[in-house]
Amino acid sequence: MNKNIKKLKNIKGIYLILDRKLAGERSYREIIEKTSKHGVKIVQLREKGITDRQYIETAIEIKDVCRKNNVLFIVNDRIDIALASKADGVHLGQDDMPVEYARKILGKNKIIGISAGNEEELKYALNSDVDYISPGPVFPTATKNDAGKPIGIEFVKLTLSKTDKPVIPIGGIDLQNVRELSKIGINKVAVISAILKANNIETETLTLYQNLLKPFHNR
Ligand code: TZP
Ligand code: MG
Repeated sequence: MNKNIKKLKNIKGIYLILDRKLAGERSYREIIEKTSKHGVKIVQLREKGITDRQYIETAIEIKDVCRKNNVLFIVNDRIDIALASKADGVHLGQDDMPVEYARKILGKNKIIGISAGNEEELKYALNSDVDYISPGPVFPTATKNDAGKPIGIEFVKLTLSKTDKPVIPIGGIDLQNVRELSKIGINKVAVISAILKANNIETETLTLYQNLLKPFHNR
């Protein structure tokens, strides 16, 4: 097992995806500083509709904030921006650069994660040199317009049954339904709105984290 997979396997907690619209008045820095104290272990920068220059500047700043707060830093889609900002890795969708090429450019030290929204995509993910797989959207979500049909818990179970790599479900995960995921052995979840829509992002993060990792007493 490679060192990135081992590193991710040891991480239990929240993978927070930043979203400019949902961040509202709060700066990314504030969000990372506050949530990393309460269970956010990985942060993804996911920008749409800003210039490359702004994207790079933001990435460099956020990488620094992540490093200082002991959080892994992942860039969505953009391999060039991940490299320029010295991010820990990239997250790729199935319409982004194929993993084989991304791996050639990034080398073995960077983390590559991939989404899987149906069985065909899962097959591709399973046969690719990725460090984690994100099945989703697990539940209905209003955050991503083209997220596709919810795949449900069964698909997450299927993913778990087919790989030893880290599985980080995404899509519509909230403080309540996260228990369904923790029940099947999930210890990392990717979220946007569950945290960013909250009035108090610190208590919301902590509750999500506790609900994710709380043991089941009646098994
Ligand atoms: N990919 C699949 S669902 C999704 C992404 C980026 C959106 C997740 O956002 P939320 O608010 O946690 O449902
Ligand atoms: Mg993408």
